[in-house]
Amino acid sequence: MKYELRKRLLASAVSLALLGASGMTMAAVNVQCPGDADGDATWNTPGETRPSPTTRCMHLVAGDGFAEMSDGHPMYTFGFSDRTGVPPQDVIAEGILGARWPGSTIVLDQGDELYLSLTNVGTVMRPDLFDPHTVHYHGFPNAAAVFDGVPEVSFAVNGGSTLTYYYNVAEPGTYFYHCHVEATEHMEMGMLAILYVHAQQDRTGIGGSVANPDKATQAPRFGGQGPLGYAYNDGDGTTAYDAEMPIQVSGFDSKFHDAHIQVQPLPFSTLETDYPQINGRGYPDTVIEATGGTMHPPRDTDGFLNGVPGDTTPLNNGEISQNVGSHISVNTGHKLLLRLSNVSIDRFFTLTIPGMKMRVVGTGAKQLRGIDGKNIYRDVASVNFGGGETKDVIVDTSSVARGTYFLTATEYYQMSNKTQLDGGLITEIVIN
Ligand SMILES: [Cu+2]
Repeated sequence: MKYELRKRLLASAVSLALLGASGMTMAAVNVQCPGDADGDATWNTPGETRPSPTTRCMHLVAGDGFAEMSDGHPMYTFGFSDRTGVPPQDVIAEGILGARWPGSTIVLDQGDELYLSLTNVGTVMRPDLFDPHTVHYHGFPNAAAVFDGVPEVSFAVNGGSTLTYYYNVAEPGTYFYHCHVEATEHMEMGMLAILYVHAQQDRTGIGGSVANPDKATQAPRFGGQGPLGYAYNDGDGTTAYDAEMPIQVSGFDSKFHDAHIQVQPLPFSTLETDYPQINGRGYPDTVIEATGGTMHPPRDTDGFLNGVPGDTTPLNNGEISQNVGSHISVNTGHKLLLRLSNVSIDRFFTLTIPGMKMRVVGTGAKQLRGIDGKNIYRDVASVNFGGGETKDVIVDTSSVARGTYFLTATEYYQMSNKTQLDGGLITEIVIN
């Protein structure tokens, strides 16, 4: 109740401040999306027209919120949440205390034009802060510094305002996006998210073109009979896959997050991950949907915030903040593409799948191919990578026995979340 009340009070305070500042009735939420007349970043109102099938619009909100670790500890976060489709006059009230961990996933097709609007709704639990935010497409070829989200060479989005970024989505691969303002703090706090781009070859098939696709190798979602997709425009089908799963590894330092909500100095110099996670969850939350459960909104079950152990009152206005499970289920013989990204700000991670080989076909959103045009994929038993790196890994299950396997970190302390029995960097792959 305390948070609900506070949220409403602050929402009205922010709205009033914006009204006073702008003198307009619609505050300063200002989505730019071609063909969208009512500012909700969609074309679902009569009279609105999407300019082209490759035009994409999305409305992200940056703000604060909570996540709940697998041992019940609430973690104060900053984060991005997708509010596409929300009328502009409701965006601030809905976006406040609505941070997602990780931020809402962006999946694009090569050739898309993306209009990505970012609205900053402020950090309600830290009303003493006035932090701007940005979107930085890590690893993405970006011709315009103005849309690169690096505040030193561009600009950032202040509280109560919106900026629309424009991206010509030219290169396929696995990326991620994050806020680049006070990057160590904002990234540690959770302003990180999954982003990947499907290859043009999904649309054209091998050797075909957009106008004249090769139906036999074109992806089914474009009407073809080929595999689910290709990691890259390989021209030879060697990066074909039948299933894909983004795996974003990260970690929280609970001392940092706890100091933040308590308005204490932040321990930058001793920053150390004690809650390693996959897609913002520790095991067994990583597979909770597969075991018949559902992820719940964050709660204060350990009484950290209010001194009442066992309090299950939902935080984040009752919304689920950790929306990205990582349980994987594939049919035997199928090829699984794992889109790995490491967004930790202090950790290398080594991932392995005992009993399975991993083939690295891409790194840093580039296919592994030599200057002579030959593929230089690597068959490995584990993948070690640092913060800011991505790897595309194909797992061929054709010689693997049916059963449940683990995708896990190799270091034991990374397989737990602080205490031995909870969490850590583990998820499951079921071969049917
Ligand atoms: Cu930020």
